[in-house]
Amino acid sequence: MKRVSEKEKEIERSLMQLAQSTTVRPGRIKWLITNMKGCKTLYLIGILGTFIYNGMQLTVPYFSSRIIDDFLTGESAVNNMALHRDIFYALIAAMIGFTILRVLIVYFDCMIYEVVSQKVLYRVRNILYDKIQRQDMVFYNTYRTGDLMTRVTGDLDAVRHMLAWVIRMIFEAFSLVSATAIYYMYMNVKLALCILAVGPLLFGVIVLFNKKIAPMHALLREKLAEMNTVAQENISGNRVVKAFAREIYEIERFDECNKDYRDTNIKTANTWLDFYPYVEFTANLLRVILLLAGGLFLIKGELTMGEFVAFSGLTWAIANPMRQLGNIMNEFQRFAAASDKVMDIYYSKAHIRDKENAISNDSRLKGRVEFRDVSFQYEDGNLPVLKHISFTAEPGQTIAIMGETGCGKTSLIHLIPRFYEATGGEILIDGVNVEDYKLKYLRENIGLATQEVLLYSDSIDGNIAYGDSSIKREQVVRFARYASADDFIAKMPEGYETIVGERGVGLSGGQKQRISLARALAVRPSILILDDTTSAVDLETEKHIQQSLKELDFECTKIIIAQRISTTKEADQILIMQHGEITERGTHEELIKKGGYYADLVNLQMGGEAV
Ligand code: DGT
Ligand code: MG
Repeated sequence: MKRVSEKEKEIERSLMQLAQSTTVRPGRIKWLITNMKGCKTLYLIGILGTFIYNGMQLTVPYFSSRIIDDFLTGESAVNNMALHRDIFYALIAAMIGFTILRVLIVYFDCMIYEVVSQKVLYRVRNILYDKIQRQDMVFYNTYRTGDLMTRVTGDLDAVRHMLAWVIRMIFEAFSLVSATAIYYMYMNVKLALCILAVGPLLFGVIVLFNKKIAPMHALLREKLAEMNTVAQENISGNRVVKAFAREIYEIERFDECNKDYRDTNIKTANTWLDFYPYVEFTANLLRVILLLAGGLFLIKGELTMGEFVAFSGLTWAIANPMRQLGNIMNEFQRFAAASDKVMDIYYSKAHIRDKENAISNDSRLKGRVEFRDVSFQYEDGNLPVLKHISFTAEPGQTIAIMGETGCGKTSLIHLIPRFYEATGGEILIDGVNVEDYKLKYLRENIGLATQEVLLYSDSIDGNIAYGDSSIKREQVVRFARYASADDFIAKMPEGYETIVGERGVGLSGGQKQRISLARALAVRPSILILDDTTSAVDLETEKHIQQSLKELDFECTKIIIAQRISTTKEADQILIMQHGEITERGTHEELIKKGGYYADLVNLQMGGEAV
């Protein structure tokens, strides 16, 4: 049995914690805060920095108003300039000093936002990947790969952008407007109130805009996922596209999605453009109010020239955030649409998971497999696929399953490693229900060569040792020999180091099957399940594999699905399935005597030779 490394234990522990902490789905912002683990203080410092550097924006107009009033336009300006020239220089130096300091604060502040957002992105991405890894088949049948990819790339980036930019902009706008409002009040309450009266007007515009833009972003996100799905399916299915010469059709199909996405993007941008004139009008209204009311107060002597200049010099500090608001709202809605999708996965739970106190230990299972009146129906299907299946495989025995295509063979063996849960009856291994084992422990004891072979873009060695990366090259070669794969691997220019392309491109169907068999054997399983694993190898090689399977240097129960009599005839028990039921069972000789489906198959395949 493989030893569990410290790192694996640590991952397991953190996942347990995560599972406990992700039971209730909170609001979006709360969720963001939860994921700022370890960097909340830093982020708060960032927000504080935003307030400070925006507050410091007021220093320039403050110093300039003092310079104007005391040294340039006031009654005693000439006197002051002659007597207090040092103050004049000090004010200019302070203006420059504060500007430099402000630039430095902005620089470090932006760094803080970037660092925190990247840390959160890293954490959430890992959690999502982990969640996706641990999902069961139902999840993979439900979500399309392109959609999942969008969630872990584009959607996650919108989440990062929220932390790095949107929140900063919100605080920037807020701090700038409030600091300016306070300063305005300090200078002249009446004029300040006249200018700030545009606030409610702007608020109304923003609320209306927000209502319009939110559904646009949800739609935009769907269009992007659609486009990614088409691209992903197309690229991974490129061989089929080529075989049917459907390139033009596929290009057009992608073009449709691309156009759709572009148009939705334009529509979203236009939504803001519809509102922009109102915002611009309100922003310009500020200047008109300032000129009218400010001018009046100036004439009446209620306002100094320096104050008027300071008021005027700061209108941007109210107008710019107003103009930015559209952008901020846009990005906020993008975050809302994206974070919902990310949180769907973040808070998703696999239906098939470990029970509390599930069984797991260091010893190897013996490999006694028992099906007790097992029935099964797919969640999305409307007919039972397996009906009242009962059989027992004693440790070390070989059970062969045969039957016409679609009768439920693959569905049956998928219940053993709990890819799906039986809807009736029980599956026992060594007398214990599979549901009572820890999934990891259960699956480590099973070696499965699936019907559809999937190899990784890795070396052949890496592919064979996939289930147990601690095994040495000699062992890899030994398992390859069992699977009759050593010969052809040795003949390859780089032998076991040969990199096989995505999904095993560069290998024949039979070669892929043999590597997949070696991979299943390499975990030295207690239960070896082969789903049509030798269907593409020639009879001679298959015979060799059959012999090797008998001579394995570890005991394992073998459950073999096959169509060929030559593969199954030496099994301890042969099960014939029809429409989800076992209709015949027995040894080769017994079944021939029965004269049923199996006997017909023998006649068909061997011309009665083996009888
Ligand atoms: P094969 O490999 O062609 O010899 O056929 P089997 O015997 O391995 O058939 P199997 O177990 O793959 O499928 C049995 C039935 O279940 C068949 O009618 C198709 C259906 N089926 C298979 N997978 C799914 C699934 O994921 N969802 C639903 N709803 N039905 C499925
Ligand atoms: Mg099958």
